[in-house]
Amino acid sequence: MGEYFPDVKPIQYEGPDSKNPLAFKHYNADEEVAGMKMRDHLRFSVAFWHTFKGTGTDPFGSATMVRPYGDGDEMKVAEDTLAAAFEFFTKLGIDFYCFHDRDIAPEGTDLAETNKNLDKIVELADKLQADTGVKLLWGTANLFSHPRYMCGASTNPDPAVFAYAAAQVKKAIEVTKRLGGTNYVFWGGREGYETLLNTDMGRELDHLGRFLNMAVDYARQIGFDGQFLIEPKPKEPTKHQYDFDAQSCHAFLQKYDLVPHFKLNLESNHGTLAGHTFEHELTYAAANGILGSIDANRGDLLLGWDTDQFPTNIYEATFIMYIVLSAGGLAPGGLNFDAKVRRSSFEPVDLFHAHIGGMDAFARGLKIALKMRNDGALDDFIKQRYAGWDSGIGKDIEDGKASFADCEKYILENGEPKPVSGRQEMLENIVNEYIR
Ligand code: XUL
Ligand code: CO
Repeated sequence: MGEYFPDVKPIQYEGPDSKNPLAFKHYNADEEVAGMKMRDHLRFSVAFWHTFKGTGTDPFGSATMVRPYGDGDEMKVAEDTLAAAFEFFTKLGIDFYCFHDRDIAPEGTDLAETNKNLDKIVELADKLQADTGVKLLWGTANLFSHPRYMCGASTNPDPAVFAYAAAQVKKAIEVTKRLGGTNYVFWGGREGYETLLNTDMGRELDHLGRFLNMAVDYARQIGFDGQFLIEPKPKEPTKHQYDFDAQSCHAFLQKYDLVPHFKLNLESNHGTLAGHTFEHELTYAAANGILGSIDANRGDLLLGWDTDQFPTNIYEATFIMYIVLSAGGLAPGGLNFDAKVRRSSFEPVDLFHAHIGGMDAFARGLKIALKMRNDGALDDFIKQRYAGWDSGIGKDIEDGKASFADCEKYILENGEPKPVSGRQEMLENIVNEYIR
């Protein structure tokens, strides 16, 4: 195993005046802000699949990215790729990574051989984690690439496919536990439908609920105490994904008694595909105590698909961090860059530029959000707007002490409610003053 990124030195913090593209201008990992190091507020993670397995293919063209860790048999490629990944993590100074089982090790001819391949690579990952201090934010199973999953995994009409997926997740939870992963993610993959003409939706949802309950049972049985996460996405690859958005996932979790075991891993681009802002998704989850972790990326609002671009929008990063801080922070979740460099950014150094940009954007977002919160720039206004609920008829309604008849009496005595401005434009102007 040699050096895979020989031209890149460890990325340093050089401050906002630096013109060095391979330096942080805002992310200063060990700087304390609001009593905590920036690295602990932000808990950045690299997504193994995009960063190390992405090749730049699209439906119209073949791979553009030739990496220095792609030669030899499949197991050698897997070992070299993992070594390159840890060199990358260390040079970038990032604390966490995430993977799917099939990102890090190839499938064998049967499940037994596949598991053996995975064990071998996991042993190496364990060693590299110990050597570098880089930790696993979450593990997951790829239940969508193999043709057996073309009609779904746990929602497949064939119980044998359900069983295969269960066996795969069993192993993936074991591996996540072994590597000290603090979360385990379920993204729906192909859990959805293409047409209702061939779909028993009620039965498929019951099977998905059963599957997740079986996963919880197994995790408790082996002593995995990490956080389970569901990652909502409304469409793609299927026409309709059952984990459509935060609110529909919440209803699903409630129906199948999963709320005590699950939170959400929210992804920016998935939120916008569902027709929401990402702030909406985060706010819904935070308001219901199910904000778990974030897949940080960005879509292109002019396109209707999951472009998974690196997040660079300071305004968005600010609101994400504002909601995260209000919710009490991200841990044990993190900010995972589920993002890929563009097809034409094919050189290894582009992977560094991409992550540096994302990390700097969130570092700025963190600092701006902290200032906005400290000044009470929005909070005070919102508190005041709802102050009527803290006493009188408002409090009685909230406390369940007022009836419709009490409301009628109140209006007859007090007359027409006095209109109050929502001051949207004033608030938008205030926010702009913070984002400089
Ligand atoms: C797919 C997606 C996944 C999950 C993990 O859109 O976001 O990569 O994050 O399976
Ligand atoms: Co994701």
